[in-house]
Amino acid sequence: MKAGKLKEMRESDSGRVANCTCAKPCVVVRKDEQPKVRKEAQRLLWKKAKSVDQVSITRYLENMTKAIVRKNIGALTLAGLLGLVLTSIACGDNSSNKKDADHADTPADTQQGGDTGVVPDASPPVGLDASVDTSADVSAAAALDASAYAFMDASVDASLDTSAYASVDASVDTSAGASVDSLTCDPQTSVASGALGPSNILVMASHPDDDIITSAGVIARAVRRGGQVHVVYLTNGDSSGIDEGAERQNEAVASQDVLGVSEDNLVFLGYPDGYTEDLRTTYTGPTDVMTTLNGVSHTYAAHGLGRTDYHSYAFGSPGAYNWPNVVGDMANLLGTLLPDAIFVTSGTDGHPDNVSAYLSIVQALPQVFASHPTYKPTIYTTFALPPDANWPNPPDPTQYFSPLALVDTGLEWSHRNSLDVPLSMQTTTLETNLKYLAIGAEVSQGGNEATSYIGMFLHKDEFFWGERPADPDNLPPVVNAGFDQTVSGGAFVTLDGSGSLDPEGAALSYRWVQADGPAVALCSPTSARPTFTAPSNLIWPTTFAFELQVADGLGWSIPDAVSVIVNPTTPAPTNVALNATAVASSEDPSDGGTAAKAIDGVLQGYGNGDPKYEWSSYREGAGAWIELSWTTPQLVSRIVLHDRPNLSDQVLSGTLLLSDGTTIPVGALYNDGLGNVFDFAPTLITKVRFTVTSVSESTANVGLEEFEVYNVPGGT
Ligand SMILES: [Ca+2]
Ligand SMILES: [Ca+2]
Ligand SMILES: [Ca+2]
Repeated sequence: MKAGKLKEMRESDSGRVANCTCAKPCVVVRKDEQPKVRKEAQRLLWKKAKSVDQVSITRYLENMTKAIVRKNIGALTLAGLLGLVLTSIACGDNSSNKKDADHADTPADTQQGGDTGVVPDASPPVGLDASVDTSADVSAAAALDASAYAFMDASVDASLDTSAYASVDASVDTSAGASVDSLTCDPQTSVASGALGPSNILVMASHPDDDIITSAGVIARAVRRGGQVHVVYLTNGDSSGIDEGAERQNEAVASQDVLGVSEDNLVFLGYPDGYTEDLRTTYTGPTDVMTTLNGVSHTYAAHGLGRTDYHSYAFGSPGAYNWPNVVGDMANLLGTLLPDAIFVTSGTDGHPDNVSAYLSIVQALPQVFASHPTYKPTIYTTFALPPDANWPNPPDPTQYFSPLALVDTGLEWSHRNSLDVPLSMQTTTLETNLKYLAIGAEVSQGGNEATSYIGMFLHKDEFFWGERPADPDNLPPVVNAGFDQTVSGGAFVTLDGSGSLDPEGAALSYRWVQADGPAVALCSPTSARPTFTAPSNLIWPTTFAFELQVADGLGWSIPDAVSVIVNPTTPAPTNVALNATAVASSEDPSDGGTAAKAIDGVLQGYGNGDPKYEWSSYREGAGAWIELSWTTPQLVSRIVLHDRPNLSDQVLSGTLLLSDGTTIPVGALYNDGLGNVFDFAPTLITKVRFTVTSVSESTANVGLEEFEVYNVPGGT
């Protein structure tokens, strides 16, 4: 029967090229190929299903962008509030507290009196989502009003102090609780340290883009903690032709580059998109060979590890299209990499290729276990095409995915690990949102046009169910680091990991580390509810992020993350540039683009509103400069530069020179004038000069929409 099938394919191959005159690959369908035509029709239907509700998504993203990106000081403040991670990374000031190579971080270290009784349900109560969302909105709304945000603590705290937090009152700032608990904490012996694992992860995608939409946050966090990350693509995404397969390999490289994963860590298996179900059901013999409508019968790729398909890389020649080769490739790869955690679509996913991705792993692992008996990976499964027509929700990086219908999957929504994506993927400023940018690199699939199915995967979390193929009767614990909080400087803060659970009811161990923000002393970092005191000397709203892992005695979970935004208790910094005098190397008289327009407090210019509100040099590029001066010294700590909002003129690099001699390098400014933030230690100045050192090729008159300089409140 297999031989007959093979013969059939060969015959159809020869028939396929007859009378073919079109430029694109075309097909003459023979009668004996009709089952394959049905498959093709199913694939096309599925592609169509991927483009649901495009209008509403487009409108949503447009509105979100319009509301946030510009127009007033609020854009800056919100960008500052939500973009703190980016700023901090740029300043290189936030990682030193996180890792301590000497710290032995073993499960035994953390076997202390945590919660051992009934574990609360990990699923967020329905009502709780609303309260948390409200607090987020309050933060954002308050931030939009620059004068209000420093005094918004009361309203923000009130919004957080709902019934959801009633059981953990201390988390929302009570001075009474603070004094008692602070005394019992010995920060010297309880400061969290040591990077969380897993240190070696593998993400398997059936097509380029499934890795990004399901696991971009997991990947970015692993990259950040210095872990080893490999991404494996079962197919090249070539269902519409090998040209598309080539394009999608390029896109995979580009999107993983956004996340910091090198091309050498991408592995293209090169099996055929849309045919893997045929491989595992029909081409099951080691000598079987399937030929696709593309006319291809073996693995191929031009990117990733070795810049070729994995079979060629590992065995010296391509692998024929059959299922034993798929499983053999995966066994060889897994045996080489031995990843601690494997992320892949569920065996109950709605797309047959996604099911194949899962099956290739579980069928390969017995071979790996045979040669590596101590190897005990955890598999985390998720959905790229779930069996739920009303899913996913419209994109929103501040909202968790809503519950998914899980009929016939054997999975429970409350047993998923809901993993917060990094803060850099939660920002509503899409130009800087790392997941939005990574999805955007998948151009052929809709990308950041945000009109596609894949655009809807922009959410606050990613979710996975754990399983242990080496210990199938003992599921991994489900981690839950609790909900984000917004507090005032000086507040006593309690993190809450008590929503974590073990499916078998095992007692949990906990370990927390700080992942972002200025270092704080975290008390009891191996308990369900560690605490810290929010710094009271902050100038700007500052985000402190923490990660939690839990263990059930057999192993640690993947980390979940939680954020605490701390608002300063001092008055808001003000833009003292408004009181400065501005001079520039030249001024374009045509639209009144004088230097003074860079400090008029109006974010408008050519290409966005009225051109008379921006500074434009007169036909200058590199070498142009603008200088602000004050008659009395100003204590300042932040500068924000807005490029001219038109997309022709753009600063690519420059230097800020403060009057005390400090220089601050400036990279490319956001071309549309979004505003780039530069933070530095409080400095007393009477002048600051910005000199442009390079510009884009299309620049005719470099300039600035606005040049903002923020003081330190109370400073003199
Ligand atoms: Ca367990
Ligand atoms: Ca202006
Ligand atoms: Ca520009």
